[in-house]
Amino acid sequence: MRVFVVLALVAAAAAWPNLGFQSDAGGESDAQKQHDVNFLLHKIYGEIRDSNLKAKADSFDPEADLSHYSDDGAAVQKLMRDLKDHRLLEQKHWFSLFNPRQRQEALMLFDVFIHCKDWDTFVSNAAYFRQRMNEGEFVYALYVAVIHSPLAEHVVLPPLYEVTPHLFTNSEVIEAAYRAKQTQTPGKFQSSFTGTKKNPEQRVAYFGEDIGMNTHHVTWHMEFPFWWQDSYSHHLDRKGENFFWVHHQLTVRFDAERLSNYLDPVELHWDKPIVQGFAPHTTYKYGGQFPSRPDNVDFEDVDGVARIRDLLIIESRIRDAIAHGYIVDKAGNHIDIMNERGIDVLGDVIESSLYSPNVQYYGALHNTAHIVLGRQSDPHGKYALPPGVLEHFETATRDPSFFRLHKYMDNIFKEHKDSLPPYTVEELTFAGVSVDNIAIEGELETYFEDFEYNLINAVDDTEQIADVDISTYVPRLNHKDFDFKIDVSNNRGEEVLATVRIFAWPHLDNNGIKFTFDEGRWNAIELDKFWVKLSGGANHITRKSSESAVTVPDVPSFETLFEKTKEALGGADSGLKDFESATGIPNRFLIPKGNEQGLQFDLVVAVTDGAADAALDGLHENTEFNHYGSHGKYPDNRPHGYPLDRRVPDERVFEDLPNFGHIQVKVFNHGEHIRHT
Ligand SMILES: [Cu+2]
Repeated sequence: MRVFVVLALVAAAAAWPNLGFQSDAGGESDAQKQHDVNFLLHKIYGEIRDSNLKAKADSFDPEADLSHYSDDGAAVQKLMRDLKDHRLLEQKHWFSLFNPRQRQEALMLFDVFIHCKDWDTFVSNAAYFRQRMNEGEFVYALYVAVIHSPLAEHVVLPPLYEVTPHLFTNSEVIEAAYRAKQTQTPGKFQSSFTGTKKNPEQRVAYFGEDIGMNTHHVTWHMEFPFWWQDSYSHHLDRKGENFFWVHHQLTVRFDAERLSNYLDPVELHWDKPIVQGFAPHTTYKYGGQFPSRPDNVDFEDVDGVARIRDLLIIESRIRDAIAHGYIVDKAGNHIDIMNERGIDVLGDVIESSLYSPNVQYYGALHNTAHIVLGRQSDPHGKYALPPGVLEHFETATRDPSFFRLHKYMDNIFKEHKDSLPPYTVEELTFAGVSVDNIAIEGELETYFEDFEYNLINAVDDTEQIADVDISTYVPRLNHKDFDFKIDVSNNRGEEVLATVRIFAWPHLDNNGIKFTFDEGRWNAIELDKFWVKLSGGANHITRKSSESAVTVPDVPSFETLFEKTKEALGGADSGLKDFESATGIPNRFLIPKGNEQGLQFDLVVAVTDGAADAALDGLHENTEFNHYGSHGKYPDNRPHGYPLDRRVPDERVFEDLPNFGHIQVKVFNHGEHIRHT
């Protein structure tokens, strides 16, 4: 699946008027930029291994020529002042985005990057500050800058699990990697999921600990940072709604994985104990082990962060706003949320992001909750433990309480969505268009396979001692290829643009009771969305699972990036175009695991008016949009989840709609595991 970024270039360029596109004209090629970024992120804890970049790091003076910055050097002067005053976090120390001062430092560096007018200034600053700032702060700032700066628009970022492997694998594997390095013995080590079979949660650890899903989650938060201000360069379209949707999808998906594994759905509330403990078996590169939490802990106030009472107060203010149908902004004005854009405001409020209209009153429920839950092992700071897994987007989903926390917030969003009027038959109808048949070609079947990735950046090294191959392999979920076959007839007498939306929800709940349509639609997993031109009469649409717009391919490894960049510097096509965004879920992760008997799903297809839905032209020719991407305008005018996002008091409305189809399918998993050889 290729990505939306490609499609949105024009829009993105237009949205960055104050930045120096022109100054970069005739500048560095995409291949050169890719080369620079590869080396800036390689071996992040040691010396820069590219002589050019190393020279820049040693001799560049960030303040020498301020005309290279679109803010006349304001950001770089600010950062340099703190550097010269030795106020910046040391190197070889953990970094957490949820630590206010550490975040401030990382954003000071981002501020420098985003105001560079040309690549040479960008990359020189990157080399310079990599050598002087905390590694975690540097990696974060550079990733976000490459994602958002027009100077880096074709650069493919390496997989974070190879840049900072500590945050993706477990302590046992890291220790083995160090031993291999010390003894100069190549090694491939098996990563296994945390815990034992005595812990039923381990049955779904393959989900929370999937490195591709972790990459999706951390990348999403880099595309839509909660600290984003439009003054950096551009507005992030529907950021708050996106926040709701991306986590809603993770939440419903986790429950579907639980059903696949005979586990009950999850819940959490502040006045009840956290039933599930968690031992992360994960270590910081610098800073020791991630803290563990025993079972059945009662929530405690966290010194310097929040009292549980504060969270309850914020929650009730938000629930009040939902019941009233409006948010009160800073100035006391009412913002109506009883419409399709209400969810966007509410997302900004609940996260909260800097887009929140009143953070003073509604607080930051999500961000505070992450820290409070992350600190439950040491709420009073008695033991000087480093931040918990929940305080990093890379590691948060490893803790089973992540999904419980998000379910709690998802239920608040549901209250809002349920307060909106249901769609009427008139609104849902696409006159003259009917879905005649839906079928799946190929079986919906998942399996596990071992995936290998490089750990060389986990260990310390010097240029004098040659690298040995050190890698790990980890089981991951994949699925067999399948096609959606959708027959649609168009009796409108002319060609017409249509949107095809495909969802599936589990047929039965954990007690074996059939979900009502209204319960099911809230639990619907989005499988695909695309635009198609329907010619008059019968249309037979085939859509491959690999084409899904909600997914992205695997991020290319460092090794592949180095290879492809070399070829591209020699004049060949880099072949990296398809990998420019890593924000969607991995394509291999498209469907839930299912089980031996076949987990039954309701699969629904809604075909709606494509011209009314499309926010951009040419969507039918361009299957390249990834709807999690942040660049430019979001292509769909409809709310995320449409037309299942609102309450359905009478399911006959849908079942009688000609442009809506509904079948039963089963997802199988026969225990197949393709082992590493
Ligand atoms: Cu998140």
